[in-house]
Amino acid sequence: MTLTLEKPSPLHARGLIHRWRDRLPVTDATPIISLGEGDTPLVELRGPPEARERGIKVYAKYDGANPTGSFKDRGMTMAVSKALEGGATAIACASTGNTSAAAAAYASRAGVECIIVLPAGYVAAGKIAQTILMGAKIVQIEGNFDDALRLVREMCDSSPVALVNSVNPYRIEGQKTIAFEICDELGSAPEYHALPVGNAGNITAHWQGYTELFNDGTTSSRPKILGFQAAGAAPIVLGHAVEKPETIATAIRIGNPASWCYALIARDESNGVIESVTDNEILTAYQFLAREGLFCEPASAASFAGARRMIREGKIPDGSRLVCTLTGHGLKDPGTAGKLANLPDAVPATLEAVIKAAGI
Ligand code: AN7
Repeated sequence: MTLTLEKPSPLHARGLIHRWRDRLPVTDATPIISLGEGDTPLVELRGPPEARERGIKVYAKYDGANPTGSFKDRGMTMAVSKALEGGATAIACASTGNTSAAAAAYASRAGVECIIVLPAGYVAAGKIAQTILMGAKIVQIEGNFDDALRLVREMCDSSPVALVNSVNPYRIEGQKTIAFEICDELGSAPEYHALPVGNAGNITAHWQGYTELFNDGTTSSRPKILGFQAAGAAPIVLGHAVEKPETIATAIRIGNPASWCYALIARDESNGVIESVTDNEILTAYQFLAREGLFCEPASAASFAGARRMIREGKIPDGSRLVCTLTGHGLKDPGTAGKLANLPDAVPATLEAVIKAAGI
């Protein structure tokens, strides 16, 4: 490709609303608030060996490469654009961290106020820092995400503030574009798609995206959806709300998902599963993915952890293509990364010492 420098291209001319405009509920009257989100890398993994041996192709859709470091940007470009179109001057959400970072960023781009309600003590450091620096007003509560969502919904019901959690249908509209990108790149729908499940908005969005392409004949099949919750926060797997959810994967530390019923629809219509993975399985997957060159946050690794277990159990047929959504960037949670990364002591600044320490 040659560089012409003739026509500068604004960010909104390469974000996902621009790319998928005819499949999204926007009009010429919609002000497009974009940071150039979407079009994230789809990377075929080298491993794991148990997949390779059987011709199973495992892909990672690295959504941590979005502007604020998570898939939430896909939904937020839509939600904030539509909120602005509707005349909103403020947005609000509850969050385990990534939604807050995305909301803060897009609110800043749009020039509207942003109010965030967080569960105190359970949001990864990178997410809090970016949310504050991007100008959002943070309210920390002595409660969990489920309490925060209930409170923010009540607050928005009695005020003109627009709610931008994934109960806002425009969030789902934006997030469904991940399925479009994957089908476009693979040339057809994959046979399996694994992803982490927290509040269950993203599993809803994935299924909606695949279903829209299937219904209009663009694709001839839909993947089986494999959703994975953390074992300590697995209400859908257990069949009842979890009052005190606990997991190292704080992004999905959610005990009563708002889109629960849509998650069941995605599972059942696709003949998929929703299962749980332990924190140990999550951390093993997290480190495996890092050695593939893909640094994601712990919650994201739940997708691969569960998929790998199903491959081992012989539940994925030979020759299948399986996509794992890696929902958030590894740098979001430096605390968990730091506990697993041992930094060696400093050595003298001499060639001898460096060669010895490098082990060559
Ligand atoms: C990295 O930011 O709920 O099932 O408030 O940050 O659609 O909730 C985050 C969720 C997976 C689960 N991976 O998605 C929030 C929030 C990461 C996440 C999920 C989240 P949903």
